[in-house]
Amino acid sequence: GSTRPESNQLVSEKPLPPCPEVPPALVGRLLIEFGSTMTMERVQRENPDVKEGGKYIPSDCRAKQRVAIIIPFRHRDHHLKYWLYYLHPILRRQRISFGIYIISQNGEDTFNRAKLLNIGFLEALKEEPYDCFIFSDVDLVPMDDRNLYHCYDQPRHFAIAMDKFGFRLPYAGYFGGVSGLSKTQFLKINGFPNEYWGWGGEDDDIYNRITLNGMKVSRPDIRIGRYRMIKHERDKHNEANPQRFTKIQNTKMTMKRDGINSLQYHVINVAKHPLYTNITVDIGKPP
Ligand code: UDH
Repeated sequence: GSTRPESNQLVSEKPLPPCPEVPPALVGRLLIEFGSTMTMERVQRENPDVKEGGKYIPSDCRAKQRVAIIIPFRHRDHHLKYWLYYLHPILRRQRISFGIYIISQNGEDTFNRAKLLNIGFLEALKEEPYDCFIFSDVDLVPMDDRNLYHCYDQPRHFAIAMDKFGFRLPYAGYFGGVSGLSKTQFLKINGFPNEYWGWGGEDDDIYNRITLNGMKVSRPDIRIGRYRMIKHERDKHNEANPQRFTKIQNTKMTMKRDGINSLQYHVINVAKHPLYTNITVDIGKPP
């Protein structure tokens, strides 16, 4: 074949301009549906420019932040295909420089979402010097690409208007679904709690950590922060945690000792897939 360099290699010898504040390729409101069956082959075919492990850097501008997207995961392959199908093109149009990390809880003990997110923070930083961490459930897809997946002056709540809540915030202190903190913001709150096993409460604890440390949650416009959730039944081994109501009363005391400073786990496997990195971890079980 030809030894001539590709034209974008020639262009990239010049330093790239910074990416614009408002990415010009955005389209606004999106049609999101989960009807047809999705295959990973199709998603890969439609996203050829993603680097191994699910990394992407805009080719025509220099992004200000490096964003790690962290997804807590177990037995949701069907959701992951849709998430990748919709999110890769959106993030590309947003001119985000990113890596995607699926943090898979090994075994069948009680699920622990927040602990998996803490692990994602540390494991992503072992690979790249990320500035920003976006924590997303695997079943949430934004309906508007103006909801920009980067970090803000204050911790960000992205998923403020989900279809399942009638496109409204369910309560003023809601911080669930999709959220984003800069490295500094995350460390200021000692990361997330490790001691919420099963469903519920961990997002409220994170909200408490943010406000108790003098920060304020930032949110997009309600018309832009819309999300579709892929419908599903309650998972096995993620039953509602009855301790959650008392635990969220005690964040002020517990946040100092329970967080990124007390995190314990074992990595079982790291696998680089074309569109994401999967990290399987042993996180133990509730006491
Ligand atoms: N997750 C998994 N596997 C599990 C449990 C949770 O991957 O077994 C992850 C996944 O990213 C999910 C997130 O954790 O999106 C949050 O968990 P969730 O989906 O259980 O929480 P959600 O509030 O659903 O979305 C609660 C149960 C709803 C039951 C509705 C029955 N009609």
